[in-house]
Amino acid sequence: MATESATSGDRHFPDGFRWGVATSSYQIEGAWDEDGKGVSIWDTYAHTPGNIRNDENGDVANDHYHRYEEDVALLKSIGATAYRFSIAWPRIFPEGTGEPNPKGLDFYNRLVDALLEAGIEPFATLYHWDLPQALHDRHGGWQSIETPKAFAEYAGYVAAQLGDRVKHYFTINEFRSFVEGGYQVVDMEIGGKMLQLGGAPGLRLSDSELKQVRHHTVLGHGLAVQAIRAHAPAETKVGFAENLHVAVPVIDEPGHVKAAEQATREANAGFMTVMLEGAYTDAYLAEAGGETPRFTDEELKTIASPLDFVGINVYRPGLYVEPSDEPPGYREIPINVSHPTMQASWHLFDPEVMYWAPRQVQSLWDAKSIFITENGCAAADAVAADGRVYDSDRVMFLRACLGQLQRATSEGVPVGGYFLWSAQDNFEWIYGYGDRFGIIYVDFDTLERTPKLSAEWFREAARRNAVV
Ligand code: GBH
Repeated sequence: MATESATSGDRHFPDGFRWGVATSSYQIEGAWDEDGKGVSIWDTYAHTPGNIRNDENGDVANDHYHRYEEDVALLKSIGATAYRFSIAWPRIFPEGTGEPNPKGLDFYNRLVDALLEAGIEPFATLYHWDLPQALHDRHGGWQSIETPKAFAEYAGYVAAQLGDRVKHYFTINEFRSFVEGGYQVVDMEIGGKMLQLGGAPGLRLSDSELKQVRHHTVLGHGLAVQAIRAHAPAETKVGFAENLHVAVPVIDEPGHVKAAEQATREANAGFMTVMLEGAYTDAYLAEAGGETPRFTDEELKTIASPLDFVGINVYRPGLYVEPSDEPPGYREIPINVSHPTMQASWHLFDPEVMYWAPRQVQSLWDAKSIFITENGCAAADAVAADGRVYDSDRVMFLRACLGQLQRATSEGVPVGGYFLWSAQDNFEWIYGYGDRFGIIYVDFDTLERTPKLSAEWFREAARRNAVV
């Protein structure tokens, strides 16, 4: 392939690689009570004073619900070939189950049609944390087996309605984040104020109860996979999008690499490992007294329903390990206090995780198709006097991460696409509008959108299908 870059070496991705960007419903849509939408647990949580930095909420957010045509045009202008968005369950089933709300569905029909018209492939996430409040009130949300059952009904309905045009579905986004974060919040000082780290519904369950919640979410995933297969056209592809907790080897040599793989498998035992292996590890079953999770063999089969791809959100290394002579054969090493982070305080910086994450997914679980469903960073962006947004740190971050991803694909790791988080600055959960993850800047007073320097970088990378 002819190279246009000044540097030597092939930095291309495989042919057909998708250059996507991602968002989620509650973070951008606004219109929180329009056209028959039901209340979600995030509406309730953000409306409760003291839960969100500066008491912000997603009532209006980016007003994407009304501005989706402008937003699709922007996606096209920044060169995205795919778009990962999420569907708000309470727009479709305001009460969680029962009668669907046709006006809610219509919004996604219009969005999908606009995307296809613009030549952008739609990838739909069915659950990005905005659970219908009614399911929380009736059943305690994911604490009950009723919620996975309701989720499967909703998933099957959506796939039947959109299946002629949407060919890729992610069941659930980041099991770990909303389970640990929503059902076992911890107090933390954020921006000089005490907030609950985590989010809706903001419960403080015991470790043992939490294991049962995890089980219900992976069961919900498996039931949804089966419902989608039952209702959508045969060519429909389905998987999940999980923020795999990745153990990065300190040294690239076989002993360290193997130790890191074992650590990753154990660190994800309640989520990815059980979804891809159909069994909980012995160590996981013994945790927290071992009373939970309670499950049947039939449920394990459902949880491990065959998938078409594995989606992983990759932001940071989860832990660093080295081999050990003691069981379990690896040892987590401390992370230095001076280890750099991106702007978000949780965001440890190490682009190598973008190499090891998909490589481990292939080696541990023999995945035949992998998508990077999120990657990106927050930055202190502002519009400069000349009207541009110079997010040099984000450009550095993206180039470094995609360099590592290209290293993986060039070694044959089967990654079919990359979704940058996020298309636009948006409502960053408990951090409100302060943490900007977009490659398009949003002025939250005027709602004006301005592509950043990183969007120029993204467009050129997508155009050349290479690291630029
Ligand atoms: C993703 O979460 C979400 O899918 C997306 O909605 C969000 O906007 C985006 O990334 C940016 O944050 O336990 O120290 O890691 C990213 C992973 C997991 C980051 C929970 C914040 C809490 C602090 N998130 N984490 S920590």
